[in-house]
Amino acid sequence: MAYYQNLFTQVQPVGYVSEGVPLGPRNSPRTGVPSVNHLLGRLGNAQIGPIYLGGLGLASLMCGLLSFWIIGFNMLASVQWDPVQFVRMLFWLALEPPAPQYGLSLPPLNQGGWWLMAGFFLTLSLLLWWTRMYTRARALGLGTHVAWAFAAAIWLFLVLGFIRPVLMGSWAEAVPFGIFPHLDWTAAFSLRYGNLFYNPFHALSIAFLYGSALLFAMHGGTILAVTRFGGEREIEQIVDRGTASERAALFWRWTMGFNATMESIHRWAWWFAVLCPLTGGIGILLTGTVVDNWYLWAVKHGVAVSYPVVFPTVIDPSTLIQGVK
Ligand code: 07D
Ligand code: 07D
Repeated sequence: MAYYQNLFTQVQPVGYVSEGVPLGPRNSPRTGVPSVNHLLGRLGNAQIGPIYLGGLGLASLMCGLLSFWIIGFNMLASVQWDPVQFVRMLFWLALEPPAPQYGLSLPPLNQGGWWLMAGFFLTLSLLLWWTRMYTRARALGLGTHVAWAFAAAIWLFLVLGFIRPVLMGSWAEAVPFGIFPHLDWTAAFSLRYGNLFYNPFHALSIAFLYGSALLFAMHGGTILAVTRFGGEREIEQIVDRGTASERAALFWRWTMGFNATMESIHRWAWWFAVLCPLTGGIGILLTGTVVDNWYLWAVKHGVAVSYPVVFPTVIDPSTLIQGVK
C-alpha cells in the first residue's frame, strides 16, 4: 500500500498568515512581513516569519559573526590572503590554540591570541543564544526543556574548550577551529590518552547517541504510520486517546511487549539526547585530569587484558617524551 507511505507533507492548507500571539511589555517587536512558501511547506510549516530577534538574538548574532570572521580572516592570512587557495584549502585550514608554554596566559595575537578571542566570542554567542531560547520559551508560557537540552550541548562544548583546559592549566589542551583540524585533534586526543574507547563515559555517550537515532526513527516511523488516523496531532492524542495512539501503542506491545505512551516517548527522546553530551562531557573532563591512560585504566580494572608477557611491559608512552605534556 505505497499510497500510505507518506514521507513528505502532501496537504498544505493555506490560510491567512499568522502574526503570532501579542507580546506583553519588555518584548521587542517582531521583524519581517510573513509570507508563504510552497517548497518550505513540503518540509514544515509553509509560513516564513515574522522572526523575533530582540536584544539577545542580535547580540548573539554579532558575537557569532565576529568569531566567524576572526576564524575566517586568520585562515585567509594563513594562505597569504590568496582567495583561490583559501577556497581550495578551506577544509584543511586552522586557527590553532596557543602552544603549551603559554599555559593559561594571554599569548600574542598570532600565537594563539586570535584563537582565544574567537573562542571568547563564540562562547558568548552561545550563552546569549541560550538565554534567548530560555526567555522566548518563558514569554510564550512554555516549559524550558529545549533550553536545558541545548545547555547539555553547551556543557560538552565548555568542557572541551574551557573547563578542561583550565583544569589542565593550558589553552593548548583545547580544540582548534577548522574542519579537518578538529577531527585531527579528536583522533590525537584519543591516542594521547590511551584510546578513548576504554573510557566508560565515551561508551555511555555512544550508547545515547545510537539510542537517540533509534528512538527518533521509531517515533518518527510510528507517527507517520498513524497519520492516516490523525496521529500526528500528538497533543490531542495525549489528552484524548484516539484510534491512532491506541493502534501505535498496540503495534509496539505486539512487537516488543511494551510500549511508551504518547507523552513518555518524548521524555525518553529528551533524556537520550541530553545524556549523550552530558555523559560525554564527564568523560572528557576526567581525561588527563583524573585518568591519564584509558587503556591502562581498563587493564587495572579488569576491563581490558594486558598484552602477553612476551612483550615488554606497557607504560604510558607520554611519560617517555621529555617536556611534552
Ligand atoms: C546537523 C545541526 C546543524 C549544524 C551544522 C554544523 C559550523 C562549523 C565553522 C570552520 C550535527 C555547523 C558547523 C558552524 C563551521 C568554521 C569556522 C548537527 C546538525 C551543520 N564540531 N566532528 C562535524 C562542530 C567536535 C567530530 C561537522 C562544532 C568535537 C567528528 C561540523 C563543534 C569532537 C565529525 C562540525 C564541534 C568532534 C565532526 C558536522 C563545537 C568530538 C565528523 C556536524 C562547537 C565531539 C563531522 C568534517 C553536524 C564532519 C563533524 C562542527 C566539536 C568530532 C563541521 C560546531 C571537538 C568525528 N563537526 N566535533 O552535522 O563531517 O552536527 O567533519 O563544539 O565526521 Mg565536530
Ligand atoms: C560537539 C556539543 C557542542 C556543540 C554545540 C553547538 C555552533 C553553530 C551553526 C546551526 C556533538 C555549537 C553550534 C557553533 C551552529 C548553525 C548554522 C556535540 C557537541 C554547543 N566515537 N570521541 C564522542 C563515537 C572515537 C573522541 C561523542 C563513535 C575514537 C573525542 C560521541 C565512535 C576517537 C570525543 C562519540 C567513536 C574518538 C569523542 C560526541 C566509533 C577518535 C569527545 C557526542 C564508532 C579516533 C566526545 C566522551 C556529541 C565525547 C566524543 C561517538 C570513536 C575521540 C557519542 C560512534 C576512538 C575526543 N564520540 N572517538 O554529542 O563526549 O557530540 O567523548 O568509532 O570529546 Mg568518539
